[in-house]
Amino acid sequence: GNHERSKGRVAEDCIFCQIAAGKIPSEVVYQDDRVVAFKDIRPVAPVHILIIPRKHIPDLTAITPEDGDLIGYIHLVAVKLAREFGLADRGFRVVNNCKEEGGQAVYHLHFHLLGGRQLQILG
Ligand code: DGP
Repeated sequence: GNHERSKGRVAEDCIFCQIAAGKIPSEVVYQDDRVVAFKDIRPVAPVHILIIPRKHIPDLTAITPEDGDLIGYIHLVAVKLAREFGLADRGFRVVNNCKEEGGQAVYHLHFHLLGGRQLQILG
């Protein structure tokens, strides 16, 4: 399939492109012209939201300087959602898993917003 190669607008066989397009149902909590945020199907915390760019970027190593604003914007959306879900004062975590040893399962760039319980040290 084209989902590993392409860095284009959408990849036909990418599950997160299909979620962003509304072709696969998900519990969307925020969306605009650049990003979509939806609840993770296998939550590991009381709040577990995935924030993705609409643009198909396979993983964090594939970003280019022109994606800088987009990556920053995703973090602005993360903070906005953290506020809305009551995490801004308690604290939360934003995580990107990159490639195999980073634990990445879906090859469309996404950031996990996790919170609502005490999170443990990484490693
Ligand atoms: P990662 O390991 O960082 O690639 O995380 C992928 C996450 O995506 C994992 O926590 C489960 C979630 N996920 C996978 N498929 C779907 C889906 O079809 N819908 C939703 N809402 N989440 C999904």
